[in-house]
Amino acid sequence: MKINLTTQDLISFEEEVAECFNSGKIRAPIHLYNGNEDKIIKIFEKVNKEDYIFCSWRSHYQCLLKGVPRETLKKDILAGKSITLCYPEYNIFSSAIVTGSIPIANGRALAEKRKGSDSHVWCFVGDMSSETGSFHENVKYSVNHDLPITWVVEDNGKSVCTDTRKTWNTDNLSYEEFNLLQSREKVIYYKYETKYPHAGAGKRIQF
Ligand SMILES: Cc1ncc(C[n+]2csc(CCOP(=O)(O)OP(=O)(O)O)c2C)c(N)n1
Ligand SMILES: [Mg+2]
Repeated sequence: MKINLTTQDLISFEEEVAECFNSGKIRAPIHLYNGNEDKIIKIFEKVNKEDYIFCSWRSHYQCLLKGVPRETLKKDILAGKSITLCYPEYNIFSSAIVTGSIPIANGRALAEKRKGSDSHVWCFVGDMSSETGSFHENVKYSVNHDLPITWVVEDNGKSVCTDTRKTWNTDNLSYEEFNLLQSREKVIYYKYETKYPHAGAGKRIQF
């Protein structure tokens, strides 16, 4: 997609939001991205305008990269909507429920295939979400039915404050590069390190 946003544009947006949160102008949860800018920009080079994007509670970068104007997004975040941003007019939807978007994204992909449309679906999940039963069965369904969907696993190593690999007693997550097996074409995986806590921006209440 031709959205001319640089790494610095994305970083500065999150920094503005962080500042608003830390000074008490946002009275609802926020989940900020950091450290994954180059990777997510690269993914969006393959996303078309008519494609659908499904996200979690952490979706500011996807909204900007799908074309939601910076001012609109900021206004909605200031109004407390950061955790569930949905813009049907830009084909972008999110859910704050862990795994909430996963089956909906798959259903959208099935519908697009049945319609014979050219729209592709992109569903972004965190590392812990990618280890859930819901994710495993939805990837399996989309692979076996060859649905027009790409799953993007964004690995920051944590589920809130819990170490994902420790939880599952493993060194490698199910969808890490060398573990992708037959789902290779449907799943993109990347690792990133962030300067922000799971929620909030370092000051005031966070969880
Ligand atoms: C059904 C449900 N259970 C618990 C939560 C609380 N919760 C929000 S984010 C999160 C961690 C998810 O971790 P991961 O999938 O790695 O995403 P990240 O935030 O690290 O990007 C949890 C447990 C929730 N939102 N929904
Ligand atoms: Mg995580």
